[in-house]
Amino acid sequence: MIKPDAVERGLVGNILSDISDSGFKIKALKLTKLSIEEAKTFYSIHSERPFFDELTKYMSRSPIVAAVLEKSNAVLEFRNLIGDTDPATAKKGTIRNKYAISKGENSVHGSDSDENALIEAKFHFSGREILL
Ligand code: IDP
Ligand code: MG
Repeated sequence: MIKPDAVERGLVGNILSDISDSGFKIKALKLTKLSIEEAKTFYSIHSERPFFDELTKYMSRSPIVAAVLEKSNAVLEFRNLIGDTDPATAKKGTIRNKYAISKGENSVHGSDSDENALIEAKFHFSGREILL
């Protein structure tokens, strides 16, 4: 996902361009908006964390861009491209280093496993929206 802070600042093109330049193929793509309930479902794993309220309000306050990306070793490769959760420690040149505002408003989401990537792809897209 390209998160609300980045969509709000007109960074969708820049971020998609970084993603393509890093060798990812876009298999599905859409501009959409999460309801507070959808944000809570998407991030349910973090429901006990102190930042859950802040996170779900932020993720539902304005549109996001959802994408399914393909590359060999995609989960790890994408996390390398986006960098650490906190832009203060994200490596130079990573998407979060370049664009994120804070540890919360960090511009992009990446799945943390192949299993969760599939769950998250199905959360955002119907089967016919994902190109095989
Ligand atoms: P990740 O996105 O790098 O995988 P996670 O630890 O899975 O990081 O946290 C999910 C999201 O929750 C983060 O991307 C960020 O938006 C938010 N978040 C994580 N830690 C904090 C925090 O300490 N304060 C506010 N928001 C946070
Ligand atoms: Mg995570």
